[in-house]
Amino acid sequence: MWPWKKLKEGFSRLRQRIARAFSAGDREGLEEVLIEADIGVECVQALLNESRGEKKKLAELVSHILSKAQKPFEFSSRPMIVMMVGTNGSGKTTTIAKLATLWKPRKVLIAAADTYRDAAGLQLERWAARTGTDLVSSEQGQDAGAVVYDSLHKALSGDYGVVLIDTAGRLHTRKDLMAEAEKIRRVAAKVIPEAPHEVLLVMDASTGQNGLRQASGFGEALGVTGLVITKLDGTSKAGVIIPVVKRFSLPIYFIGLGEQPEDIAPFSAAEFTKALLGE
Ligand SMILES: Nc1nc2c(ncn2[C@@H]2O[C@H](COP(=O)(O)OP(=O)(O)OP(=O)(O)O)[C@@H](O)[C@H]2O)c(=O)[nH]1
Ligand SMILES: [Mg+2]
Repeated sequence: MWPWKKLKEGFSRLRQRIARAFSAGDREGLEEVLIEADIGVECVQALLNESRGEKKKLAELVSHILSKAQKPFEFSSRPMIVMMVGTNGSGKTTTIAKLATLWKPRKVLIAAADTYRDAAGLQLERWAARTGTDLVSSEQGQDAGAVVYDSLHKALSGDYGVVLIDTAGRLHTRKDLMAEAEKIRRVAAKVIPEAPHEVLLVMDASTGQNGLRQASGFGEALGVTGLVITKLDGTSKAGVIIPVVKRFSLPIYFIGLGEQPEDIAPFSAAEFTKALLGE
């Protein structure tokens, strides 16, 4: 399956360094590589203490931690309302294009609720055209809530199976933008009581622990229900996924592996562990 091949290729340098440190019995070197991979100092110590120099044991421990986050995405409702949140540039809009491609047979509608940045609407229009997905854009002066309101009504009347809500990038410290995201949720719930059915936090793996710290305030504030980890193609900080799983205790539904609409895969703990630590 190609996504895992791509992940394996991206992690090959890291995997080789880990393998070399193991075969040389170099605990310090191993510690260094794993910390550089952004697993986090405390977590690395705990893993190395428990695995006692055995690569197989380390792989088992990592796989066990990651397996807690492996859960298939379920469509509990029709239309299924899915809202994307995250810091600036984490990959929300690109992930929407990817999910629209993946879920095309379900009939997808995209809600362009990033009304904060002018270029955002244009970017989505291009993706919608390229992926052949229907889009509700913001009219002049419309706020994010209004776009979501229109989108959900259109979804109901047009028998859409999924609505993907794009939102502006934000930090949880930005009170105005956090209030806006809260408003989107309220408006959605007014049209469809259970909506949004999923709030996905999109995180950029290549920003490592720093990105994790930035995204940490989102969970509680916006009722995040699941994660998408992007930019796992070729990052040297892929180990951050371990502290991410520990920090959020939420399913990682998908991983992003590139900039094209096909570059997405459901998360697999076993495949991820293999890519990081080898067979
Ligand atoms: N290599 C790689 N690049 C990605 C991936 N996902 C997104 N990108 C790139 O990251 C950049 C930002 O992606 P966007 O989807 O615009 O991010 P965003 O979260 O919508 O950004 P804002 O709306 O500005 O907050 C773009 O150049 C994307 O092509 C991925 O999985 N791998
Ligand atoms: Mg965007």
